[in-house]
Amino acid sequence: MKISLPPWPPSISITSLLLLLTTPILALSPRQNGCTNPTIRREWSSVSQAQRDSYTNAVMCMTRKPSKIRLSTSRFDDFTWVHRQMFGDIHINGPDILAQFLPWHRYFAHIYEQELQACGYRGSMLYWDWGQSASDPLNAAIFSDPAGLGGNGVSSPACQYIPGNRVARQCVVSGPFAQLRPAYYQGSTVPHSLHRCFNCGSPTMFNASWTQAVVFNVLLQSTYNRFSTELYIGPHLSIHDAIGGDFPTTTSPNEPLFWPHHVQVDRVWWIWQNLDPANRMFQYEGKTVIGNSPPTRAVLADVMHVLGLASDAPVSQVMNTEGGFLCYRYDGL
Ligand SMILES: [Cu+2]
Repeated sequence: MKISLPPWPPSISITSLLLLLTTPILALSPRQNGCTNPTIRREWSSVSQAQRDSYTNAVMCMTRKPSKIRLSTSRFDDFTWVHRQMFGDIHINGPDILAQFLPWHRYFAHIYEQELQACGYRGSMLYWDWGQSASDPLNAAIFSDPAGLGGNGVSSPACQYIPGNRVARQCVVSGPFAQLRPAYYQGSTVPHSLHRCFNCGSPTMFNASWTQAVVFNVLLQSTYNRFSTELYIGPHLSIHDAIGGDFPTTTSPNEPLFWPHHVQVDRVWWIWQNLDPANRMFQYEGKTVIGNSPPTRAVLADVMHVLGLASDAPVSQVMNTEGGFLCYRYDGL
């Protein structure tokens, strides 16, 4: 099913465009491999407070579980450690987006969802639709104390800082993660408070890098390479930088916002795929390694390494969220 998108900026409203885009997505049913009842991933602010509490409690539960990969730190820290170890294979270097950025993080979130559920969480992963709160991000539900993941960091005697580190000295002292003490920071083992420093980086929370218009421009890209690059360097990277503290680092899974953020990245990919599934569901290309020349070309048989968190798996297994070993979809645009 192929949709012709109008050029941006069109004279029609975003709402009209959303309707245009939503209809064919809902009509799709690319189900296979026994995925007859996919779970539905919803937006953070659209679920009940009980579900949000269950989610944040499950995150803290993981901090009390032993490592699954023979580290001396917690199950929570396993994800940070693996992300740090794999960093160079799953991100970008200079202008080169690495092909595994999208599928690897999709698989990573799938594994995390299972760990949350093992800690009593009954829902599926939640996403933070940045575009909805782009005009007033500081008041987004996801940054509120009782309803979200806590707000900005502050300078406080309650902070456990990172000795000698230049990271902005602000930590989260209220909300569900006031007691969170991630074990790793970049290459060091250094238990510390969750650091956040809104607007301390560049770009800031208010540079409009993740408005709906920006997301639509990302969706207009016609190849996997262009699409994933625009998504990576645009809203994805801007938000890591704007939140500051632990988030713009190789150890970014220290920041619980990592998951709703990356699940939204995954959702934008899912929308892009489903706008033209015949051409895009398994469209995969790009470099597999930084800096090699001529570049190694990525193929669907390339293996995603997760270092013991789960089985390593070929990229082909996660291209379709309702096939391979995944079985979920999103609640729409
Ligand atoms: Cu990452």
